[in-house]
Amino acid sequence: MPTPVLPKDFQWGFATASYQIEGAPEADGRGPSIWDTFCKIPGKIADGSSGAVACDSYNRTAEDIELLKSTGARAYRFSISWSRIIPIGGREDPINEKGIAFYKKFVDDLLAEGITPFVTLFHWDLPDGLDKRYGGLLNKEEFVKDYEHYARTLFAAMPKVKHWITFNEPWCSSILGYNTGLFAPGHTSDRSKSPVGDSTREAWIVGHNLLIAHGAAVKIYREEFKSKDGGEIGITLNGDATYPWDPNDPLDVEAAERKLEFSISWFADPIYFGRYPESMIKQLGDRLPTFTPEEVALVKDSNDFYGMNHYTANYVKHKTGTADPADFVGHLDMFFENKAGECIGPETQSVWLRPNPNGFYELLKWISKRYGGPKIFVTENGTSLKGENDLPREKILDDEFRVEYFRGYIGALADAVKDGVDVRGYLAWSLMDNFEWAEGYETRFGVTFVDYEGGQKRYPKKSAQTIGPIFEGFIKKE
Ligand code: PNW
Repeated sequence: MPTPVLPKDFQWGFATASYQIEGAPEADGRGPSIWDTFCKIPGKIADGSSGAVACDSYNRTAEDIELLKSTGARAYRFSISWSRIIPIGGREDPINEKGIAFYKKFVDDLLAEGITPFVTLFHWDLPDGLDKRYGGLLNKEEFVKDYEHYARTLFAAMPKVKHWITFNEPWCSSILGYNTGLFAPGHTSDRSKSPVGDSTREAWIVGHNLLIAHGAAVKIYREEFKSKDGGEIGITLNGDATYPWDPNDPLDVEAAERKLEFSISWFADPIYFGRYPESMIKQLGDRLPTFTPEEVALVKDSNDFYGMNHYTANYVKHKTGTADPADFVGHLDMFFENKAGECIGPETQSVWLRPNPNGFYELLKWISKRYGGPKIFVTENGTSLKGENDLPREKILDDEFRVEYFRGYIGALADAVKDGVDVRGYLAWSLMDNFEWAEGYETRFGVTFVDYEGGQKRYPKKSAQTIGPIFEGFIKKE
């Protein structure tokens, strides 16, 4: 019998993102996003696909809500497609009332079923118009003002939303979008992959601009909306757990910590302390932007809660010599095996993901300690399965591996709460199989199978029915 340690009003449920599920890229006046554009470049998406149809969720909101109800979910995290709200994206461009009406109705429909919406303003699908007009996320002056306008428009339109997330995983937008070029808009120094980009500089500029835009939107929410609407706002950061490759080598111990700083503290230190981590300043020098006093005032203390996305763990070994100028991990190597030959976890369909629930426990403790015990919402956690897409449907529905993943990770969460970490909610990734970015549709993360060949029909997997009972065992009855 699990000990009930989670608060009575613990918000558990599922997460998705607009470009990954909605489809309908031209419906009701939506404009193109950088992902529509990126998917058209041959070779960028593993199966040559795009989000043009995806799960067709734009046309199936009622079905998706039924699906959520069937799992017993208390909460649902989804994101808003900026180019449905403002098709070209800018503060002087026309607003699309149909786009606003769509999300307003969706929120009303969720609330009518007692499901709490967690709304992400930006999950990577920047209006393409802004990228073309002024370089999108690279342009601090313009981007911050346009994001402020977009955010204010939504705060004003949707007062019933009480949990706002400014940005999903700014690390991914910065590093994968402007260093490796794996994600839209695909900038990188590698000229065989992109005609534009500087992997030694752009990602750090983009990260900085996203922090300023986050701070600016939070200021607007707090000054103009919070007192009347009573909601809260924060940012969602990704971060994998780390262990030293050789726990007896102090340089590996240090490198494991540095890896956390390069992924998590890059954003969380400015938000909680008003400055970048020393380890990053030391390695990146003047390639890391500096905060003006006005920017510090915007960014510091700008989280009402900490949104945590978490999937996996790595063993970390220090490197010697000087760091490659395009390095973004902190001058170290990552492994799935440590010096003693122990494996961190079983393979999945995602090359970067191996389940290791203890890493989740350790990282929850680390975040809580470093940032003074913030209120945490786990805004994503989940797994793909090696070879899942190649199985017949009835086998896919019996996803015991995913059930075990959730059992392990939710158990680790409960342990962390027992040990003092303040976790208030958990949104599993994902409600359904969807467009897995550069991996296309071959990698499935859903607790629901989506039949892409059969009219996007949804079939709940075993895991859809097991998360609820696991949580209900851990949640206090009063
Ligand atoms: C998250 N990596 O992204 C995103 O927020 C989701 O949209 C996505 O579908 C989910 O995780 C599963 O991948 C990540 O390569 C994508 O390390 C890639 C990485 C990490 C997070």
